[in-house]
Amino acid sequence: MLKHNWSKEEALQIYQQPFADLIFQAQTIHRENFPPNTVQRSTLLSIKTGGCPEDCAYCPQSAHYQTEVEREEVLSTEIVLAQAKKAKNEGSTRFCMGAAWREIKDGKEFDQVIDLVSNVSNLGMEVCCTLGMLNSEQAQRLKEAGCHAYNHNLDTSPEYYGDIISTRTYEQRLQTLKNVREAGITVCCGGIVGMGEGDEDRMGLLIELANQSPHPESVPINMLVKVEGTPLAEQESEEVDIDPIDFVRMIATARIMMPQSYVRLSAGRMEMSEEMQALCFVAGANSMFAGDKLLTTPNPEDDADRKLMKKLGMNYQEESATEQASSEKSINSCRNKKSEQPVQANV
Ligand code: SAM
Ligand code: DTB
Ligand code: SF4
Repeated sequence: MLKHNWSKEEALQIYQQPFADLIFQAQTIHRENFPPNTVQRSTLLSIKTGGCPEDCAYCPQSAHYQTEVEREEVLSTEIVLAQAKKAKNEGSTRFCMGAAWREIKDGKEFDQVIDLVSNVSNLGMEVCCTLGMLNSEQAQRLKEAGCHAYNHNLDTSPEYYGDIISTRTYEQRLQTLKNVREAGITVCCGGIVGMGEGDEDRMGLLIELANQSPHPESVPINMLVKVEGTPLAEQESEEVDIDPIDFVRMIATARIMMPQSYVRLSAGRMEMSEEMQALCFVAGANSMFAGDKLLTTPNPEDDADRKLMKKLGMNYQEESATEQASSEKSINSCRNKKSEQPVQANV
């Protein structure tokens, strides 16, 4: 049964239990809801880069900090479609387009994005957008163009949030998520760890996510990528870095609290060993960003990921939710090769 009234104490109890018990609980819940050896592959593309007016202390695209990111205007349909087709050929079922905006502004640029969304959606991929804050009408337009999911992260607990961002409130983020939900777009919402937050903040974030009804269909868990020039890259490592075991605990706790959501291994994989990533999959992560670039920072090469998948006997999910919904046959083909469990929750 899905639960939406988690307390921080309940979350902490799960997170802090003996590691083997935690992994067993998470893996059990994972198997009840998803095929255990299948990972959804998503590809990211920054369609408008840099120069963002927000001051998110982790972000290389903020205009408040001097980083090596070069500003770029909205990419052409031709370039975006070529990247989307490449991603599809490599096995991605989801394509996520990100823009370094505080909010969507109606006008030429948004019209361009709407065009991109419908073109990528016509390739049969799940389209996800992350474009900053939006209002109800803008959400509706995205939905009509074929946008399947909208990524808007809460990033951390309400208590720690003020240490990271001052130009947008937690409330405004929740309002955007509400607008997305009401337009019938699925919600992709998660956060970042390794920013100097404590266990209480990590659980504060998870209860904010898990107490939403319905749960966000996907939950990206990012490990901070330290980019030179951003305030969070200046902090002393020993004080802020998350211990790898604690990162796995975070994934497992997210899986337990949101059993039917895709838990996505997101930024930070360049710093993760194969063993750490394997533990994340055992803990219930069942989606990841693949391809050698995230938005502006590096990500593992496709080849390395394929080798890891092979070593672990894991497969990429073969079809997008859009395709799965459109044919009975696809439900069977999405069954894991080694398990008879069908996919029970699609995003
Ligand atoms: N500008 C839009 C917004 O913030 O709503 C969308 C793009 S923004 C880059 C998407 C998410 O990427 C952020 O909410 C944050 O969680 C994540 N992110 C950005 N920089 C990161 C970093 N250096 N390390 C880890 N995650 C990061
Ligand atoms: C999310 O939670 N992580 C992705 C996606 N949603 C948009 C972005 C990660 C960005 C990492 C830093 C960069 O590459 O610029
Ligand atoms: Fe702008 Fe998004 Fe980066 Fe914040 S995370 S500075 S809103 S691009």
